[in-house]
This record gives sequence, C-alpha cells and structure tokens, in this order.
Amino acid sequence: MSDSERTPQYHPSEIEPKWQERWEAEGLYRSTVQDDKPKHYALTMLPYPSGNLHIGHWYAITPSDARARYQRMRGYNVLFPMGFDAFGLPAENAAIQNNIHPREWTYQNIEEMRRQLKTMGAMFDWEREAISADPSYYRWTQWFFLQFFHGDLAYRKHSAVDWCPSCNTTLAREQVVGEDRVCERCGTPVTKKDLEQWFFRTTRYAEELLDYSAVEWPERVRTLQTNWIGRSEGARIRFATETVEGAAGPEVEVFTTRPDTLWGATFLVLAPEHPAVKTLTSDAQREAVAAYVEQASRQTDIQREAADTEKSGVATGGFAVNPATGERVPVWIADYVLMTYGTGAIMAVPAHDQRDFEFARRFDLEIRPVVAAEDGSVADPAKMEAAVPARGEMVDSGELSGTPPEEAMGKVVAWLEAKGVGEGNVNYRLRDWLVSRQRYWGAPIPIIHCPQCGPVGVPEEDLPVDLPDDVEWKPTGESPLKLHPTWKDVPCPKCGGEAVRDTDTMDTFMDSSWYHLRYLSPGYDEGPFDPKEYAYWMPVDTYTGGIEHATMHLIYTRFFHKACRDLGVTQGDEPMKKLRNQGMILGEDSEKMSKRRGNVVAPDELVSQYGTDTVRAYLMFFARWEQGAPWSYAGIEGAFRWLRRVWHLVLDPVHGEVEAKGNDAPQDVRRSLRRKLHQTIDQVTREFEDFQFNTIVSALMELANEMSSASQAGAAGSDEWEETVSAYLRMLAPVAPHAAEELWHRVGLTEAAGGESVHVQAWPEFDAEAAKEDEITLVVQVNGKVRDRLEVAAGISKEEAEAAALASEGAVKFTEGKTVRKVIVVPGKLVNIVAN
Ligand code: ANZ
Ligand code: ZN
Repeated sequence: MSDSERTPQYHPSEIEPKWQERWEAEGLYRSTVQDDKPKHYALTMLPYPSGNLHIGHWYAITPSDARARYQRMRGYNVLFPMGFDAFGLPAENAAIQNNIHPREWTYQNIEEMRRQLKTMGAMFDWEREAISADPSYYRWTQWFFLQFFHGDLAYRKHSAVDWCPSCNTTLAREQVVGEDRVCERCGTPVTKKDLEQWFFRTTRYAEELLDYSAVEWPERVRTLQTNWIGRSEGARIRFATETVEGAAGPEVEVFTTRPDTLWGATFLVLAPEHPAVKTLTSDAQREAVAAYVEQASRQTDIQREAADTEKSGVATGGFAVNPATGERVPVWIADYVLMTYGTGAIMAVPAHDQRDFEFARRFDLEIRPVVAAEDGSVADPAKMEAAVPARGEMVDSGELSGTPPEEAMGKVVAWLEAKGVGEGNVNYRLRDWLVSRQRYWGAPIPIIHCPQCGPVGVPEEDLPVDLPDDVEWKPTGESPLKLHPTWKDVPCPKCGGEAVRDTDTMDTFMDSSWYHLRYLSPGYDEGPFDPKEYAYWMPVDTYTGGIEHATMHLIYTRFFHKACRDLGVTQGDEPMKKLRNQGMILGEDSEKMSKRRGNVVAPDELVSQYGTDTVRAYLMFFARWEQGAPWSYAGIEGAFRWLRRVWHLVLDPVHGEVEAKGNDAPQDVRRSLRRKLHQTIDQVTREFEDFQFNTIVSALMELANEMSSASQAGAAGSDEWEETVSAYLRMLAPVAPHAAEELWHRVGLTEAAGGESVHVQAWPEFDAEAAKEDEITLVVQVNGKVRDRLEVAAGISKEEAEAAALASEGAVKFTEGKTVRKVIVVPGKLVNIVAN
C-alpha cells in the first residue's frame, strides 16, 4: 500500500470549515455566567469596519484567541467577545464619494468582516457581538452622556475648531492638509473658529489616572500615559497690568514651574489668543498685533511648540508689574505660548529659560540671572549664549537671596501666599475631553437647547435619539443633522416651549470607552449592561491590542470607568487588569505595509493557500509577539510543514518502516520521550502565561522531533507515546484548533473523552519528576588529584561542566593563589584543572 492510501493527507481546506460549522452548531464557545467557576474575561480591541480584515488584525487577534483558549483549558470560564467600532468618518466620506448611505456602507462591511473573522476559527461568542452604530447600543452611549451631564462631568465651553472661511464650514483634522494648513477642498488657509462644544471633565481624574497600582500594564504604556497627562508642580502668580496710558488693565495670571525665578522675570508673554491682549494693546501696536494673532491662528499647537523655529512675537505696548521687584515690565505676545496650557500666559525669565532667552536676544529685552549655577557662579548676561541652568542658590532676589535650591520652591510659594499674589499649583498637560463632533455618523448628543431652560437632557425614556436616515449629503462639511429640515425641532422637555436638538454627535472614542460592558449583555434593555453579568465577568482580565491606543482610547476608557464608578454605575477602580500590546508586521521588504508599496499581505489568500491553522501558527511563531517583524512567505511554508509533520506523526508514526514495539521499546527511549514531554508542558505553560507565543510553537516543534526519534526507536504505541500524543494535541489546540480537533477525533481521543472536543479538555499537567534530567557524578580534579564531586544533569555541556567544576568548593580551595592554565573535560565523567 502506498503511503497516501494508508494515511489521509493533511488537507486544511477539508477539515477547517467542517469544524467551524460544528463548533458553531454545538455552541462550543457560548459563554455563560457560572458562579461556581472562576472566570477569565479576555478582550481584544474591536475592529473598525473598514470592509477588509488585514494581516494586522490577524496578528492581534489570533494569538489573543490562543491564549483565551489556553485559559479555558486551564479551567477558567472564558469570555472572548468580538464586535465592531462602527461609527466614524470613513463611512461619511464613502457616502459623499460613492453616494451610499453610511449605514449601508458600514453594515455591508460588517457582514464581510464577520465572514472573514469566522475563518480565524477563534472562540468568539457571537451571541455577545456588539455594534456601536446599532440604536440598541448608542441608546446607552447617550445614556452615559446623560449620566455625565447630570453628574456635573459634562459641560459646555467655547472651543476653537478648524474653519475654512471660503467653504464656510468646520473641518475635521484630516481635512486640513499641508505644511501651511489649507482646506483640503479649496486650498484656502484654515483659521480657527470658536464653537460652543461639550467637554468631559477628564482633568478631574488626572491625579488618579497616574496611579497604576491596581493594574499590570506595560511600562511603555504607563510612560506614554504619564507623559500625556503631564503633571507639573509649580505656582500660579498674578501680575497687575496697565496700558501704555497708565490705565489699570486686567490681572494676568501665569503658571510657572520655577516660582523661584520670579525676580528675574523681565517681561510677560501672553498667548496671542489671551483675553487680556485686547485691553493691553496700544494704538501704535494694534495693527501689528492683529496681523500676528491672525497668523498664529493658522498654526497647530504642535507647530507652535516646535523648539527649533526662530522665536517670533509682537509687543502689545502694555505693561505688567512684577510683584516681587515692583518693576514695570513689558507685555508681549508670542506663539510659543499656548492658550491651551496652564493659564495661557507666562512670566519670561530669559536668564534661565531657553525659549525666553532666545526671545529676549531677538527683541533685545533684559536678561537677569537670579539663581546661581551649581558651582555657585552667576552668569554675566552680556556674555551668555544660552539660558543657564538654575541649580544653585537664589541671588539678587531681595529678602529671599541665599535660599538653597532644595528650599526654594517651598519658601517662594509661602512668600507668594503671604503676599496674596500667588499660590502653589499643580498643572496637567491633560485636557478635558472635547466630545462634540460636527458630523453625522455618530451617536447624537442627547441634549435639547431651550431658549428658556438652557441645555436640557433628553429624558431617559425617550432614548435613543435616533439618527435620521433621510439626510442629504452635501459636501459642505456642515453636519447633515444641522441641515435636516425638521429633525432638530422639538419641544423642550422641561417647559414644552420651542427648542432645538444639539446637532453634534459624540466622538467615537466615547463608543469604544464602554464596549467591553456592552459585550456582557448586548441585548439587555434595562440598562447598559446586566448587573449580574457585570458582577461575574468584570474587570477585564487581559486586554490585547495596539500600542497606538496607549494615550487616547486607553486613557478615555480608564477615565470613563472611574467616572462611572463615582456615579455609581460601575464598581472597582480600573476596567482592565492586564494589558499587552502586539508589535507590528512589516512587509517582506521591512517597510510598513501599504497598497502604494505593494507589500500588503492578504490573510484571505493565505488561508485559502495554507489553511487557517498554518496562518495562526506562523503568526505566533515568526516574531516575538510584542515586537513584531517583517513578513516572510518562506517562513509560512515552514509552519505548514510542521503541522503536516505532526499530522503524520500522530496518525502514522512508524510509516511501515520500523516495528512499533510499544512498551517493549527500550526504556531509556520511552523515558527520554516522557522527559521531553514534561519539559515542554512546563515551558509552554509558562510561556502562555507570559504571552511568549513564538517559543511555544518552537517548543512544540522540538517535541515533535523527539517524538519522531522515539518512533524510529520503536516507542510508538507505548504508554509514554500515548501520553505524549494526548498532551501534544491539547497543547496544539490553542495554536491550531482545527488540526488538533481533527487528530483528537481520528485517534479516538474524542470517544475516550466521552465525545468531548479537545477544546474543553484540561490542560496537560506538568510532572516535575518526569521532567528532571538524569544526574551523574562529575569528578573534579586539581592537578590530577580528586578535590570534589558534583551531582550534575546527565546532558550537561562541556562549557557548563567546566564552569561548574571551577566554581566547586574543592576547586576554589585548591586553586587559591594559583593561575588556572588549562581545563580538561571528560564528558559525563570528570574535569581536571591544571593550575600553578
Ligand atoms: C518661568 C520659568 C523659568 C519657567 C525657568 C521655566 C524655567 P512644564 O514643565 O511643561 O509644565 N509655560 C507655562 N505655561 C505655558 C504656556 N501656556 N505655553 C508655553 N509655555 C508655558 O513647563 C512649565 C513652564 O513652561 C513654565 O515655567 C513656563 O515657563 C512655561 F527657568 O516659568 B516657566
Ligand atoms: Zn425650556
């Protein structure tokens, strides 16, 4: 009989769809609350329904699935849900470009991506699918908005949006293009426009967001978030101002991290948008100031903060009084001072702050050192080429001169407070979250604006505020909700008078801040989630996804959870206990994958060519998951060959070439197979815990090698062999779920397990005794005399033996004061050290 007749060939395309259907039909991945069982909530970031699942999705999701499967076999009741982050701008762009309704575009894409996701063979519980654009979902997004609104966590404020003065419309960030920031459609330079918009009070949680003691998050993410939150300790100091004519102007408050340099503040700089600019600007300066303000409005904060650009600015003509020296100092405006940070005004200390120094040199303003250098020296302003680090004691600072650096902050703050001109202050870079979007495809903000009552929340029983379908797509950029003839006109829920709906929709980060809660009970309609499900499943145990979400999504969702906790909606301090981020798959050319470069790897094609299991195995194997690497088609062949080899090893180990002796095979062969098995169990278990997917696959490859040589030596059919096959398939199950299931079935293990799938089996148990290497006695000689004996592993290498011998007590004692000239190792027996 030929080989192929005796053993069925490995044909993934035949077995994979079959098992996917069967698992679905049997409800193998349905997850329900089981109070008597420990739970594990494994969450992976939900995709945006762009219409096509790319290899990056596979790379993020399939190893996460493998680990969720592993947890299930470890005895946890596992929840591993999937859904779609379905609101957002691309749907609206498609609507404008292709004349298709965003809803239709989105739901078509979801259907296609759901089909693609099903080819992963993942353990998603599809009954828990959640789609953020469904009215049954956004009803609760709106409900959350109302909780924030009623709980004083939402407020309205004027805020600048990008505005095209020619198209007469607000622009989304991606509609502003080029270095000179012009409108994508008409090329007109973009300006800012003030619109009243909704904000959430994220800054209230700034301090708590810096605390990671309750979570296990990667250092990198914690650092990114900590920098984003940007805590600065310092003081706020108030300066009286006056116009050039000597009339009193508004008080100007500055934020500084160096209140001890106040005596060296020789001018003030206001952000061009600062409200005091108007009053302080003299007639002589009015034109120059107006031109500068206009120019600054066209720049982003990022451009304005860039350190390498030449400092620019204009004097207002007005003055401020330095509260420490009593001197009148000029007030300038400059774009390096941002309206969005601190108070939008600074006291400039050119001697000690580099930006202020450059500014002072450019405009010939006074430079006055007030803090000594570390060595006690004080710089000469005439000769300075840069600001000098102020690390020594205070000088030329009136009664506070001589204060040592470690006391400066405390003393100056006390002095400011005593004089009533300032106080200690902590400032954060974190901004309150602007949630209003002048867009259609999002959850409408559930607020009605009444001329009598102001903004009124839509009553909860009237939710959801539906997105109207009959909208027009005019490329005006103005929200279709605003243009709709009737949608916005409603009576005020409070007084019944004529009122209008808020025509903005919510930032889609709002939707993704709570999707993990909607998964708990996507059909539930008495609240955003069923409290029973919440009590059992929350918090999320492991969260996996891209590092690019470190600052936005992952800060918003933490804020959301903490805010909801304080509103009595959720419990616990953190939504997600453990976070892990995958790296990125590059193209074969080591460049980022892009259509333009033509280096995109299409998972659908790989699946039809090699099968899902191979794609999964290769994605786990080819790189350290958290690092990523360039793709390789040659590598995926290797993954396929490995699975095919396992297939044959399990179904036809002896190949008709050797005799299977079963338990009559040599004991050392059987013992060695079992040793390797348990070493592998130990390793694979630890590495699943640690998300080290690549070495899991290589350990399984090595074990297959050991099985191969054991079968060559006749061990197939032995007790050790059977134990190994059973454990192997269980370890293979999370990686290659279809092949493992098929083999489990074919060798009769399904039947032996009472008809149960490999995926509900217990994870193989590690036997430390079995894994132990045999030991031998290593004789240690110094100059030919036996000085020690060591118990070492039988398989010890020459280098290890040498190192162990040199470190032994006997060797150390008898080589003392001598130089080791030579070490002779007789493998498995002795080490002779020659020393004199
Ligand atoms: C005087 C001074 C002297 C300063 C000195 C620094 C060094 P961080 O650490 O980022 O919080 N500043 C304050 N508000 C600003 C704004 N809206 N735009 C631009 N710069 C602003 O930095 C705080 C420091 O940045 C503040 O302390 C202020 O300059 C400046 F030797 O005040 B400092
Ligand atoms: Zn009213």
